[in-house]
Amino acid sequence: MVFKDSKDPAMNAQMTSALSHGDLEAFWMPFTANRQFKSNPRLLVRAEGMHYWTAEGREVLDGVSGLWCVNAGHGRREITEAVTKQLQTMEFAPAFQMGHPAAFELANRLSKIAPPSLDRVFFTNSGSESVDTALKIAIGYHRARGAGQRIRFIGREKGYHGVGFGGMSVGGIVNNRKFFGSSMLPGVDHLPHTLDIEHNAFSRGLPQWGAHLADELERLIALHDASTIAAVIVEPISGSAGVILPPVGYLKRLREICDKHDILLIFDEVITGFGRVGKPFASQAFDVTPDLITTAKGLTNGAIPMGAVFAQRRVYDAFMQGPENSIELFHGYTYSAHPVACAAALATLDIYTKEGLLTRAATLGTEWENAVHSLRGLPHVIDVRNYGLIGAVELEARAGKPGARGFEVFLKCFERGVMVRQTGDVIALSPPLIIESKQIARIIDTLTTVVRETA
Ligand code: PXG
Repeated sequence: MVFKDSKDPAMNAQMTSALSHGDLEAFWMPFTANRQFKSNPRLLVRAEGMHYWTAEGREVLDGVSGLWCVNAGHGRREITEAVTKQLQTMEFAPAFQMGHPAAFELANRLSKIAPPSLDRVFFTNSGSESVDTALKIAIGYHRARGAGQRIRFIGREKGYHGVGFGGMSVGGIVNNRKFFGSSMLPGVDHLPHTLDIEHNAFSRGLPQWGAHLADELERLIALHDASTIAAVIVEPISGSAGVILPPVGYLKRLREICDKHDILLIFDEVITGFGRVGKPFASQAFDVTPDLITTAKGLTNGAIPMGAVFAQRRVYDAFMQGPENSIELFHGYTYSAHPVACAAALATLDIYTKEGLLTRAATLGTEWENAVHSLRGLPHVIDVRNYGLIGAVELEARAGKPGARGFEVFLKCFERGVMVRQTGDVIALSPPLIIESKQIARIIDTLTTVVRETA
């Protein structure tokens, strides 16, 4: 079936699948310009290694690990086999007042790669659920210690913590606040974000300027009083808002201030977890240990939905009181520790370990940094940012049309066989950690050509 009414055939993958135009209507697509997509669909039907294939058989190099999740590359046979075996053995088991061995094995395995003392693991099904879980643990922790008045959260401007009401509230994404502002959690305040192109444009790795922005936390604490604040939540590196890096020393300073005031520090590592920054977690790369870490995505290589919250043992221990047969944390999901997801995660961890993928981003770091910074000097490029196997190119917005140039670059890259991610006028890159030099070059060459030809 070929779409005849496409407005811009150049942007339109010719459809050869069985789907007709009408077949695209029922699916209300998430975070998508539905009407634009449905008149110019980009359908992916197969994936292997570093590549996707479109419905009409075109090969597309994956520059973003799906959505920051397929860290070991696509079509990993070991994961398929583990999932198949688990489905054949036991497709589901309740995790409330019951258990199954893979859940305990997975928690043990995860605690071994986690930062020191973050060795208690609560399972969820997504990053959004991990965030809401961590916020609830923070409130429960203080309550268990007799500080039930600590119910406030401090998030950060431009923070993205998923789409639950808790995550939206601590996040600082303007569209969330614009559309859903009236339903946000009360008592949340925000630190300033750390993106400062004027001071830090084209920094290689972490920017030098801006550690003092962490001191704003002291100001917020002075305003609300420490005794009302449960936790501070930040992404060590923000992804969704267009890749924002922590200035050197910034996260350490946040940790010190939280310690001083007995406030929990939560790192949202949904995108930085599982090797993206050259260590298993960003917390290890930056040598700052939070009290809670939220994860998802790379945990199962994206194959089966799953998330996990890592908690310091003392946080877990604080809950372990009261009558032995009482539920200590009144929280959980039907699919927490789903056996099939556990099987996928265990197989994923085997791959990460066997192939050294949790540290490969560090090995590739310099090559990657040089590659993305080669985009400096191209028309409209106002910043290039990188860390680990993350890269971002910020383009100048067209007058009165923010995001238009970025979207065009995204579409043209796809047309030329490279999948990138666009947020506003930022092009984000986060390829699978198995990437080879020639594929790095291919991403950068394509982006260079497209940026050059995009007015
Ligand atoms: N926290 C962080 C830091 C995230 O990046 C979530 C929570 C929510 O995860 P779930 O699994 O509920 O979607 C995320 C999700 C992008 C992009 O292009 C990033 C995410 C999702 C989709 C796109 O940057 N991150």
